[in-house]
Amino acid sequence: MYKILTKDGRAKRARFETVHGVIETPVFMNVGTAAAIKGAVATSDLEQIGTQVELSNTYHLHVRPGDETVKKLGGLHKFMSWDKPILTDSGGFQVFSLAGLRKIKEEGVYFNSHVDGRKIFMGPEESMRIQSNLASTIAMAFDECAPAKAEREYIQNSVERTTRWLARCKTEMRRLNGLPDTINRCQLLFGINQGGTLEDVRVRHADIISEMDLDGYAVGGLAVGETHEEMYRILDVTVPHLPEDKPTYLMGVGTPANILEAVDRGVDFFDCVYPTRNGRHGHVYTDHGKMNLFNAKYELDDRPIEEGCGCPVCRRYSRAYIRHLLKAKEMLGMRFCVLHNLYFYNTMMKEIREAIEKHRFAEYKKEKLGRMSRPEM
Ligand code: PRF
Ligand code: ZN
Repeated sequence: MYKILTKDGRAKRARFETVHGVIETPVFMNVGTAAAIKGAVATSDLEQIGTQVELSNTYHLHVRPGDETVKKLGGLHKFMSWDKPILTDSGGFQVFSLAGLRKIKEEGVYFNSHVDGRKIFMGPEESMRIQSNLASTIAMAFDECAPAKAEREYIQNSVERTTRWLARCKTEMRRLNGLPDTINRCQLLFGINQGGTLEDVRVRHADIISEMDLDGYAVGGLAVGETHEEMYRILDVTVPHLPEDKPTYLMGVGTPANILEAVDRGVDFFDCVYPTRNGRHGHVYTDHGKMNLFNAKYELDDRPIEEGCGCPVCRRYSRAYIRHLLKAKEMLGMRFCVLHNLYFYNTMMKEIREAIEKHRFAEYKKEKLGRMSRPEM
């Protein structure tokens, strides 16, 4: 199912076959938390900007419209009209970052919905059932992402509980995949490594979950307030303890530079809200750095966002026009910036894959980082 095609240093160029098609890695998954890419981007747009995998959230879809509703409508693929792979995050992280009052117990987490305040309980079994109803291609294990500044003792207890939760996730997913009315009976399950910035806890946890024969392995609990150097150090020590013959996913990361550094350390899968969130604020990525299209210097600039960019926006519209749309608060302005940004990320991943194939990833990384650090045009 997962096959490494080329290795260049620690960087891997691989192919991951799923029931919803092949994922070429390294890959950036485009974030559509509530089954919608923010910025009025439709699944029909995703085909034009090179999206391979869409990512949605268990917690959000459970709260609204409800996973039972999505199941009645034939599952998430049919619901949002997207037939390529979908990964669903387990809800763990969202519960910890969104819900105000919450109580973590051995059985799971008690919290209040961010929509209407109603009491919700979610544990490993609930998360698996919701993701099975959504029928995503890849389900994520229910984990706890401990706060960046947590004490060693807290992190150790939290990681041990996350391991027990992972075993329960695996048992429940196997049961659900065997039920006759399950939509996707080949639903995959990725485990999640935790341990904050404690190298020994990370490595021990990675060794334990590697024995549990999951379909892929994520590194969670990073990009939560630690420095970039700490994140790279944790990847340096942790990734070698995850199975080489399974995909590796760095959750919620990150900037183009973070992605290049993580690919260099053997990571295959990424997701991040930056291209969508920044696009909605008029911030666009280019090979010569990030631009703020609200800036007055673009008022009469009739060039595209990026000269030579093949995205549907740059092929047709100018910086001056997009700036006008943003200033006039027209939704189209945000939409254009988000489309360009997702195309930029997806295209960078394609360039990364090509560079690994040609055994020139180190040169590519250096060139790309050098170009992106140039001042705004
Ligand atoms: N766990 C889960 N989802 C996540 C994270 C995590 O630790 C992160 C951390 N960057 C992002 N998304 N389940
Ligand atoms: Zn463009």
